[in-house]
Amino acid sequence: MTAPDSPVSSSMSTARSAEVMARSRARFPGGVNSPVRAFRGVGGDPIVAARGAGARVWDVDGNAYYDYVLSWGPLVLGHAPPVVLEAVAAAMRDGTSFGMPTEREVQLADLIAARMPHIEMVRFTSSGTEAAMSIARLARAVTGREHLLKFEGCYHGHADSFLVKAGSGVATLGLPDSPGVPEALAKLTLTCAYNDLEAVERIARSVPLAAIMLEPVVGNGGYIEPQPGFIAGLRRIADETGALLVFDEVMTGFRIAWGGAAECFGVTPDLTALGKVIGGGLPVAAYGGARALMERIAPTGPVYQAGTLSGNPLAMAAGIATLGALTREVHDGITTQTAALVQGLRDIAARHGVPFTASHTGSMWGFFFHPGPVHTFEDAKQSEVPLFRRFFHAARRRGVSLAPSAFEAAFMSSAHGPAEIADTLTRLDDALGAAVAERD
Ligand code: HOZ
Repeated sequence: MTAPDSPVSSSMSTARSAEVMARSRARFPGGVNSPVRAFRGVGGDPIVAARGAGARVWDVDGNAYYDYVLSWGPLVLGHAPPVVLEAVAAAMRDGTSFGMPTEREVQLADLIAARMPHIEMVRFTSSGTEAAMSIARLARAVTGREHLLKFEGCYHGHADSFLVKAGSGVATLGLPDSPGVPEALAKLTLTCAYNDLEAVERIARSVPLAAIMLEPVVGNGGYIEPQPGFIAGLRRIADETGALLVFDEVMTGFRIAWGGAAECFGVTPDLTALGKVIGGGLPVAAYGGARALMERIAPTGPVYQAGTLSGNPLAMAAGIATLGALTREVHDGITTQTAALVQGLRDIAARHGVPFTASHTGSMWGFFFHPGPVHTFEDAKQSEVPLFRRFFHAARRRGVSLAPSAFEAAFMSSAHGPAEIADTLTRLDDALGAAVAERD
């Protein structure tokens, strides 16, 4: 077994992974159940996961990796944290699903509202796509307007209204806007560059917008931070033009700050989409906001949205345990570790003389092989993607799992302590050396 604490290896066995992927390709498009897992952005076969514990994930060949993908964000406490496992096991003994209200739903909603007080009412869904899709419907119903404004490289799930200049797998695969989305609907989704407040102002003053929707820190076009004043500017423009301001916090929620983007940037959205961390690794997402808006949802209002497994008790238990364990102190500890990793990466890149920019907000982080600054998805696309691919594979061979795309953010967990960070940096130093040597 190649464990992170064993010597660096460049010849790991992947025979069993290859065999599972061969079977998967016969059953699933591209061998996967979500495109971002297919490694199309970097080439080669995906890591086929067998198990995880703390900061590490093991593949079916027994190779271990320090994991900075963390199931694409949810695992803020690391893999298989006992507090979550025990909560889920206890909930499971009482039954796996009821299709009836349960107390756990209220408990999780209370935990969310305690951290994000603008979320007075919540509706749980099973995926971020459902949450974003429902927000679009609600915003259109509330404002009586049809157009949405989103930002190039931002990803709000795969509902028809949002597959326009979308980030994540769409950007990684370089796909044009998806076939199958009716043109009539796609036309209602306007886009402009992230951080371009002038463009937002121009659009919002010429087209009545139902909503301006954004990732408060972009994670799906690579990691891109909002420029000072950008989010406050969006709030002002939304207020002046009658649009709702929507934060898609599926990625950022309970990662960029204990209280999310509102706490981080001092700007309150009208509606918020949540996911990932609130489910602690089980399928949960949510949308919420002020009571007056949320009561427009059925059954108190006419805007219909529903789900058999929404508020599933096992998923609620995982979310309650995760948010319960994610105290301010724990959050701040993860942030400190993230800062150490990011600074270590900057130092490594400087030593190797490669163009590099890296940053983090809380426990969400990312880097580009680009001298920076990266303010837009267009900037991100100018990064040295071939070097990223080499670095990704060199890191993988050395037991570090990074997102398999130059256009995805990375994450950190409370299980990544100083020893894991230091060991990761040693491995990444070696990996970057190898990637640069291959490049030259
Ligand atoms: N939103 C995540 C990537 N940016 C992962 C979800 C997916 O599988 O697409």
